[in-house]
Amino acid sequence: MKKFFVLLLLSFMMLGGYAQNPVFTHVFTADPSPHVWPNDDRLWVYTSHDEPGSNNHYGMTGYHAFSTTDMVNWTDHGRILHLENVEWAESHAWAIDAAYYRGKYYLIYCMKEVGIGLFRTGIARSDNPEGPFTDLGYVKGVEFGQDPALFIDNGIPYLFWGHDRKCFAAELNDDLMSIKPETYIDLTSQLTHVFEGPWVHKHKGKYYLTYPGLTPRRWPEKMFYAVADKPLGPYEFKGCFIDDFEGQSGTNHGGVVTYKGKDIMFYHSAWLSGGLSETRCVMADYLHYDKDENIIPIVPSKEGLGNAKCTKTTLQLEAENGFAAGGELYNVIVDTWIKGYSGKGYVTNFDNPYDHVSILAQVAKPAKYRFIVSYASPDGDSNHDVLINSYQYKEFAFPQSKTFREIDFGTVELKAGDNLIRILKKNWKPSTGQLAIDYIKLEQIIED
Ligand code: FUB
Repeated sequence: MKKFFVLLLLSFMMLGGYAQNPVFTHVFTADPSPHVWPNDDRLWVYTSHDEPGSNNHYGMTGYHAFSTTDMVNWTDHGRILHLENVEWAESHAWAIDAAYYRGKYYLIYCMKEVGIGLFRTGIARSDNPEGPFTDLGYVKGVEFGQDPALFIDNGIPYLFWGHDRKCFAAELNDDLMSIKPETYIDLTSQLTHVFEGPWVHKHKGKYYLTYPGLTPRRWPEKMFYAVADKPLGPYEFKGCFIDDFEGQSGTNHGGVVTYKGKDIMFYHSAWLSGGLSETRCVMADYLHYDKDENIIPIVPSKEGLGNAKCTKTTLQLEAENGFAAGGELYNVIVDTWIKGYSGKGYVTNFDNPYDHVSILAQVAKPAKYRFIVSYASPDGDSNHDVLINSYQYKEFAFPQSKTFREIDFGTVELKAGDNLIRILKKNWKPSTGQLAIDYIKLEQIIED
C-alpha cells in the first residue's frame, strides 16, 4: 500500500510544471561526481551505474560520463570504464570521482579485488574528459578504499575515502598511485554520524566535507557536513543538510560544484524507479549558504536546476572506443585521414562480410530513441547493415558523402539494459564506397 502512495506522489510530482529532477531519466545512475574542467565551458557529471531492476548494489559494473552547457540538454558519453577493463578487480564498481591533474583526466573509483573481496581504490587516466579511461592499478597504502574522492588544492592531490562508519584522508604522491603515509589521518571522530562517501569542496577559503551518514535511527542515509581551515582538518561538525525525503533510496551520495556562478549539489534518489527501490537516479538542486556561510538545508525539488519542463539527454557514442566502452571493433581500423575530419578517430575498412563495429547503449527502460549516425562514404554509396540487438527491422542506407555528416534514421526501440548497435558489412551485396563511422547519437524522445 505504501508503495502505491509513493508511486502516486511521484507521478503527481512529475506531472506538469518544471521537472528537472531526476536529471537523467534514460539510465539508472548513482554517486554523482560533478566537475568543471579548465578551458571547457561544460559541466561534467561522472556517475556509477545501477542495472535495471537490480534493487541492490552488488552487481554494479561500470561508470558513465555526462556533460551539458545549459543543464537542460545533456550528453551521455556512454560507458567510460567497466570491471572487464580492470584486471585487479572482480566486482562492486561502487562510488567514483574524477579529477584534472597535470594535463590529464583521472577517474578514481572503488572495486573489490580479485580473490580477496576487499575494496581497493582504483585510478584510471584519459586524454579526454569523456574517456574512455585506462586503469593504472590501485592506490597503495589505502586499505579498504571504498568511496574515494580526489580533491586537488593548490596543485596538491588529497584522497578522502570512507566506509562502514569511518572516514580517512591523506595526501597522494605526484603519480597519484600511493598515499604519503605521514599525512594519513582518521577523520571519523570529527564527522558525527559518518558512514561513507566523503566529498570536499572549497567555499570562501574554507573546506567543506560533505558525507552520507546514519543517525542512531539508522537507514536511510542523510547528508551531513563539517568545515575546516585546511583540507586534512581538523573539521568542525555542522549538521545535516539533506534530511529524509519522499522517494529517497537507502543510500545518498554526491558532491558540490560551482557552475556559471551557482553552487549546485548533485546527489541521488530512487525517483526514477518509483520511490522504493535501490535502483537509483541522479538529482541536482541549488545549494545556498546563510550569512555565516553555513549550508542552508536542501529539500529535494522536482524543479531541480531550472525552468525547463524536463531535461533531455542524447547518448553520443564514439565508434572508435570499442571494447573499452562495452562494444567491439571486428576486423576494422581506426583512422583520421578523410579530408576535413577533426575528431579523435572514426572506424573504417569494413572489407569482408561480417567486419563490424558494435557500440553499447545502456538505458533504464524500453523506449524509442531518434537514431542518428555520423558517417562519411567518399567514394560511393555503401551497403552496410545496422543491427539493433541482432535484429534488423529497417533499411539503413548510407548515400555517398565526401565529408562527415549526420544522417537521421528516425526512431529505433531500445530495451532496458544493454543494447548493442552493430554496423556491419553486408555479405551479399558489394559496396561502391568504403564506409567510415564517427559516432552514433540516440536522442531521447520527449512527449509534449
Ligand atoms: O553505489 C554503491 C554504494 O552505495 C556507494 O559506494 C555508496 O556510497 C552508496 O551510495
